[in-house]
Amino acid sequence: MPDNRLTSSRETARFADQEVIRGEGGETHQVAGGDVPVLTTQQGVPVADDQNSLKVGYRGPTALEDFHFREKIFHFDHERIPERVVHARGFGAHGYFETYEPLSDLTRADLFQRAGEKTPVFVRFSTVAGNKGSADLARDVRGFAVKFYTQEGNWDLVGNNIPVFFIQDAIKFPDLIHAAKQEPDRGFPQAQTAHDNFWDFISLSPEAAHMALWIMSDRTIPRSFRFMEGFGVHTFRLVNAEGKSTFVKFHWKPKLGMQSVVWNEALKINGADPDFHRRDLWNAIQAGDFPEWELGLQVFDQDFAEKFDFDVLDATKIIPEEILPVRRIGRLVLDRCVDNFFAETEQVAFCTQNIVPGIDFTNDPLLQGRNFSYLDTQLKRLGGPNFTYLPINAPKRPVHHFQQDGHMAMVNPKGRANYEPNSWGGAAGGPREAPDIGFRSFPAEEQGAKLRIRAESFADHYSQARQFYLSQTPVEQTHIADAFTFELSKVKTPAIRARMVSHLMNVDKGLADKVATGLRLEEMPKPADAARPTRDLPPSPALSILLNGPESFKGRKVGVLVSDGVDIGLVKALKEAITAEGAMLEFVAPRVGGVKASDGTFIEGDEKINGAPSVVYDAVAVLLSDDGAKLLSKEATARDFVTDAFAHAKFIAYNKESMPLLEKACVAADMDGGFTELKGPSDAKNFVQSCRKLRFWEREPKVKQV
Ligand code: HDD
Repeated sequence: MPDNRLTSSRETARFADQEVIRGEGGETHQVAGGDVPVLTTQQGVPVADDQNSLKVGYRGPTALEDFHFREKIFHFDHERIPERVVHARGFGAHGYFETYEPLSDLTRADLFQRAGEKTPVFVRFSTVAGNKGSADLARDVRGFAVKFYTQEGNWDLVGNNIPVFFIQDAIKFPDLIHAAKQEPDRGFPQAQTAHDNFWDFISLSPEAAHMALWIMSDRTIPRSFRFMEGFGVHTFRLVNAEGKSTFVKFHWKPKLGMQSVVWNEALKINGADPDFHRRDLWNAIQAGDFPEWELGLQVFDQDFAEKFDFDVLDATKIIPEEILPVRRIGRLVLDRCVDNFFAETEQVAFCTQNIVPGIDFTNDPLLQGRNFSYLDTQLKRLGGPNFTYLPINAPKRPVHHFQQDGHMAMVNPKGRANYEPNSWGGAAGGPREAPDIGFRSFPAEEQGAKLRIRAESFADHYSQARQFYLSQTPVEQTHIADAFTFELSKVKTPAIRARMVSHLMNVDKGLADKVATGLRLEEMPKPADAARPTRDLPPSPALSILLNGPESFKGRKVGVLVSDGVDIGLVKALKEAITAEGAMLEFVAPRVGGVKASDGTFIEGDEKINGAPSVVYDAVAVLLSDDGAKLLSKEATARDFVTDAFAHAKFIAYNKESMPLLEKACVAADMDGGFTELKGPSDAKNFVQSCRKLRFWEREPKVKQV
């Protein structure tokens, strides 16, 4: 007999005066786990039977009269909304932004006026090209969109984890995205830029050269959202109470330092855990290990803008931090996961046009185009103009205006006045504008002929691409060359491969040579025609990931492969050392239940060996008994665990009983400084200390011969 046959008790006799909040209040009835609400239809009618549709007779047809059945199926049929045309796959979390010091000299924006002020935020990270169900570790730019619910309205800083963009003018955005996504005739590849259309477009768009270097760097395969930078990309304006404008570029700096995975690892993570990034953020927040970023500003005036080598309105250029330091002015903390993915992460509507008094736009033609696109796309995606009333989008301050009606109007203004001016007087006349506190656009002087042109000042496409490349460590430079080689190897048209190499000739001859050799080009192409010759700019160490890594192993994760009979002393010492560092540990066991250690202690497994390859860990430890090593050296997934950790330059801890597995995994003869034998507690500490470097990069050239 189903629960719904239980007698229900009325919590209150009448609900007429109650505010209706879906999922709250109403009658309850008792089931095994406690009191649960009575199931109702959308109309609030209590449901007696949710197991069977209404039929005529015992085996007869379903009756059209069954309003409960029809309502349930109707609603289910309409559960999906269009996924975002770009950045479809995302993951969001709530938190706050805390201002370090008042910035009233620069801006009147309310959130920057008081030290210690906390402003609620919602952040959504995303990949760009893949569909909603694609894998997290696609080689792709990551979106980093922040909605600040300030006391003077919502400010959306809709950025990426890369400070430049592919194109200079928004009119090329549909072409860029068409080229990047699945090819239209065949519907693949999914979430990959490694195909002809993408590189055809890029190689025909010299302005994309700088971004091409960034996307082929490890920036596009971050280890975690928690370990990546974010950027507002464009030059914006800050405007103070006196109306003075200062240019600004926004930066997010991760407190845990930067870190990426290696490409072969990314490919495997996508199979092992397509949700790798979202799971990482979810787990960190649920564990109370709240990720943090600092907001940094690069501020400059008109004079700097005029003297700077490049046009500050060109979104394919950066201002190196060494020329204009980043001033850290507050911190972003993500401390709460969503209650419901659809209601929050899916329905959140970021719009670059959402700015607040004290912040303003510049003429960057990419930004100007974005200001149209986002509002427009939300209308299509969310189905009507009232999406601002959805709780995730609603400002956390009162809203008063004369806009009304439309699909799903939830709170139309009360009273007679729905226009202005009106003569209804006083409060009955409705809201009025406030010249003293309201938003005013910065009165920048503009004049000139209407022209469809690209400014001359946007014409140098290669100098900063070269600067980026030369700012990388040799390991990172190799990764860039390998990434170009990989992606272009998937391009079937040799002419496109060669054309791309012709651009690299303008960036760096050595890089072009490496890629041409990797592709086995028959002959080296001539350098691409360049509107401006490439200049040598001083390297900017701030652009390297490896030079800006963390100082500790905090927030990282070690996978510990254990077997029955494992030395409990070593396990305890390792756990202690890892926890003391603020890192995490997971036990990987032959069977998920766990293993019985040397002293009979039962160690619960977090994962079974074939479900947790070493690619999902930052470092690994292999702690086995003699019998365990015998067993696991015959297990292919255990051998892969070690072989991959070795190939991906990870730090590896082991005890001597594990040697048979290391031998079978073909690493025993090549043990290097990245290995630590655990004999006692002090070795565990040494191992964790060595892990602070994250990878033993010296090994990498030895494991890559092609
Ligand atoms: Fe965009 C979404 C970031 C250029 C048009 N964009 C979107 C999101 C991010 C960015 C993070 C996802 C927001 C979310 O999580 O919901 N986009 C950027 C950055 C750009 C950029 C940093 C260059 C500096 N975008 C850009 C251009 C256009 C768009 C030039 C169009 C002219 N972007 C959109 C969009 C999207 C979007 C079509 C799709 C879904 C959405 O807006 O909400 O309007």
